[in-house]
Amino acid sequence: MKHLRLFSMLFVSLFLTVNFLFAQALPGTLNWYNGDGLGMSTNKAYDLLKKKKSSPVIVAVIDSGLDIEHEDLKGKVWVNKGEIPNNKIDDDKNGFVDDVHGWNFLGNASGENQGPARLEKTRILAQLMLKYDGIDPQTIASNPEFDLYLKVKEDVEAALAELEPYRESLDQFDEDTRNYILDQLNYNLNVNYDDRAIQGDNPSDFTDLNYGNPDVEGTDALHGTHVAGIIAAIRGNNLGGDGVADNVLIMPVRAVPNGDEHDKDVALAIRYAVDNGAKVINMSFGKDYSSFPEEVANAIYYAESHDVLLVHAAGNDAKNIDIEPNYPETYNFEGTDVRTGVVHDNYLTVGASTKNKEELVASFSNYGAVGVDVFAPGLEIYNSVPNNAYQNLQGTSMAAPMVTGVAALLKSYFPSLLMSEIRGAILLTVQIPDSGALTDLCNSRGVVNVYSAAKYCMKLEAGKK
Ligand SMILES: [Ca+2]
Ligand SMILES: [Ca+2]
Ligand SMILES: [Ca+2]
Repeated sequence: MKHLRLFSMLFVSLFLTVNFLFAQALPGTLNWYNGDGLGMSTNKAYDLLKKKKSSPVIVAVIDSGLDIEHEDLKGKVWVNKGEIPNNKIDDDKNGFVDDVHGWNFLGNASGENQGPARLEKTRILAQLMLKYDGIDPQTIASNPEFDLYLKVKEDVEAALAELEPYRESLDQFDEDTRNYILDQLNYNLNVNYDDRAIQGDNPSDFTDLNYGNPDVEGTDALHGTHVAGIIAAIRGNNLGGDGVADNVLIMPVRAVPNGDEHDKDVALAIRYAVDNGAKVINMSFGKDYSSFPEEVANAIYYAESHDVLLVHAAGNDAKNIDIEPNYPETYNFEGTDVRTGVVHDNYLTVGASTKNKEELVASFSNYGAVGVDVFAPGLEIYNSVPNNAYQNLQGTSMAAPMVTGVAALLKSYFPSLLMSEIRGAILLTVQIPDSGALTDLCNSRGVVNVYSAAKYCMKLEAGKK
């Protein structure tokens, strides 16, 4: 998941960024992402829309969890009105017991939550070593599965070799880094660790739905609370930051652990969000490998068939995702990659931009002339974190909810437009930098601009009357 990668990045770049990351917003930088210049001109869009009525839009945040009591999200959390809390009955018969605010796929009916998770490469290695461990590569005919086994084995062993020496000298690091190293060694990279013991389901069986609980906050809601704040934090109240959208309800769906998310949880989280009324789904997570890409693709297609937009973070590895994937990717029914030219109209992948013209692309941001659609602010983003606190965070995890917020804002002011039309409006109205800095890094070549998109939507709406 992305906040793990964030720590990974921290670790690589040592500690210079720590103070910066957890610092308060500097004067003049608060809400820069909603301003003009290299922001998204959100505030200017509100001036344009001020005489227009809006209607609430439900936005699902598939993430690490949400502090639903945060002061800057008051009144912004989705309530499942058909569900009576805590009576152990699925009152609204949607398949989920007591899901008053959303669902937590990282737990069980007793209310227990899973701890850290393995990385997908560790899971794949654990699976394939049962078959291939100890086999001499010379004696086996080359096949994709065996090649994958060799690749994940090399990846996992290299990562372990890099971190293992630090086990004896952890005292030299700060607490976050110590925890990162220990989690990697003991859980994320440990083939023998069962990260599904708490749920007790079969993670390979997508019809085995009997797991999870209604605890949408869980054990580490920092990342999800920040993401939700970017979308929905109360505007103009002098607390924290301003959310992008002013008439939305956040539906938290907990599916992203410390480690890689399970494809099953992602697929079911998408379906949960669609079935319960979300029009936009934010997905600030990703991973290098996927065991069940077709199942996730089917869920994405299910969202598309209900006109629900999915917004995905491009990832923080400074890599070209047209070459090295960052899952989930968009596939067609047959599982054909987007790189073959099949592009769905309900999916947006977002890279991270900055407020610095000279370094418009955040150094960590993934890119891809085909696979990344747009850029949006993702550096020095000040917003809500649990317990009524606020922090600056950075990452494509922050850029994706910018776009989610824009899409939700437009849907709330232009309810007659389809999400696929709103997606088109966002892509066609980006601000393209004179420098051409984004030309080869995303297919729209620009940074999202709410004001221009809103103007475009006004024309679209007028054309429908
Ligand atoms: Ca229910
Ligand atoms: Ca109930
Ligand atoms: Ca606020």
